[in-house]
Amino acid sequence: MADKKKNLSEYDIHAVPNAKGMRFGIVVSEWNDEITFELCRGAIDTLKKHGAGDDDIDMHYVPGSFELPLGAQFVAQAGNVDAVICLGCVIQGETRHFEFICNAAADGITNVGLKFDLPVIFGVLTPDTWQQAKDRAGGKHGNKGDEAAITAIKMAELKRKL
Ligand code: DLZ
Repeated sequence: MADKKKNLSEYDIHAVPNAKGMRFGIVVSEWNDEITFELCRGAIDTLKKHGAGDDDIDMHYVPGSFELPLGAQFVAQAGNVDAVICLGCVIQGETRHFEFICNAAADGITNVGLKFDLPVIFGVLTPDTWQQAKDRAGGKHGNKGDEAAITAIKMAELKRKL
């Protein structure tokens, strides 16, 4: 999560590889969609800013963050992307089983990446409050979707290089 020193949308533009020719899957949770669709907008804008084409971004939706790993697995299984970006938002103050959902999403997303040898990016906000989520979805701390997109490009490039 962003602190005072880190804005999620600030990065060294020269350290980001060209994403032209790379293909990306994006899996978005519909829960807290006011936040997650903003994360998605940030991710798409950032991928395109670095060279990804409209046709190289493959959008998919799941009901909640708990379903992100399986959504990512379906996309990975289809086998035609260089990275999958998972976007969600679980708000602690409003979710009694916050830990279950966050842990399932984090572990599941990690496992899909390792199983398919594919970058699968954890773009899930886990704030305490709605305002903290807004601050990180295009607000004063930037956009976690931008950060997820940059991570996806860098990891896809790393895999290509090796
Ligand atoms: C049920 C639930 C709750 C209470 N809160 C959230 C949340 O804050 N963020 C989120 O992404 N999903 C939430 N969900 C839905 C679960 O992720 C999941 O979709 C349902 O439990 C059905 O499996």
